[in-house]
Amino acid sequence: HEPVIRTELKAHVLTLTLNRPDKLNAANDELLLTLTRELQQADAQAAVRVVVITGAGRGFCAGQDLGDVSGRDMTFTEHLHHTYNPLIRTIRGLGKPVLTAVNGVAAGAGASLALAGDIRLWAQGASLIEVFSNIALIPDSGSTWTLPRLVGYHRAFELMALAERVRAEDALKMGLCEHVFPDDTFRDDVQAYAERLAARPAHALKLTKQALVAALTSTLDEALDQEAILQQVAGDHWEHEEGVGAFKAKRPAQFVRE
Ligand code: T3D
Repeated sequence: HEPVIRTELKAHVLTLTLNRPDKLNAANDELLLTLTRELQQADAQAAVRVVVITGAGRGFCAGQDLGDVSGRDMTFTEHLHHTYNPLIRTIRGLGKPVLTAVNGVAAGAGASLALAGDIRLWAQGASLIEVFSNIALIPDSGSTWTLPRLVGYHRAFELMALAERVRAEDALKMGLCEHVFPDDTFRDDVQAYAERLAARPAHALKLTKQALVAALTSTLDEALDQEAILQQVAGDHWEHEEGVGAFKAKRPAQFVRE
């Protein structure tokens, strides 16, 4: 049968495609656990320099598969600890950039996943809905943490309370995504963007992500100390030598060595 996560590695870009298109890629446990495992494997694979998460068909991810909830032998708390929380933590902790390529509607935990990318690329026809309150649940999978940091407490609360649909143009203005690409060239535009990122110094980007993630919950003093530690790690790496050498020789730096 069709895999719930399709994987494709091309030019150092690993694309993980949520693949339950008939349900707008609503998430069941198999999808969530497989996605998390694929991400963890990608972290250890030198050939992967950038990871893209996207959806098959017209949706990105419609959140929890509501057909899968009743009769489940786990509490909500247990289920979040088992599936969604490890996924979001894995994305945040991954030593490589994770792009969420939001090709269509992102709802509920699918919206949380869309927001969890290090860089978020949207198709013109994509949209995001904090849909949880429609079924009288609370936003999870990190939405309560991420969204207010992007749009402030009040706008976040309004989006959550009314389950308003945010379309691409507004998402860009609100800082929910970095770029919007036309629908008909979206997959190619995402691949081209990801390949550009894959040519950047992977080790320095890993440390940059680590420092930024830590700084989001630290004081300025802690961030300054952390920078001083990680700058040493960056400066001791061959990428730094290559970057400076290329600058002096007035040639492009070559950060990809395998
Ligand atoms: O631990 C826990 O379980 C708690 C965790 C919670 C995390 C969550 O994500 S809670 C939120 C769950 N998601 C939703 O409530 C979203 C439900 N879906 C929708 O509101 C709408 O489908 C959308 C707004 C996302 C898209 O609307 P539209 O009109 O573009 O498409 P549609 O016709 O509603 O959906 C197309 C098909 O996908 C349809 O199936 P059908 O009728 O063609 O056979 C629909 O039932 C199915 N589908 C969409 N979302 C889900 C789904 N099937 C199961 N679960 C879904 N979430």
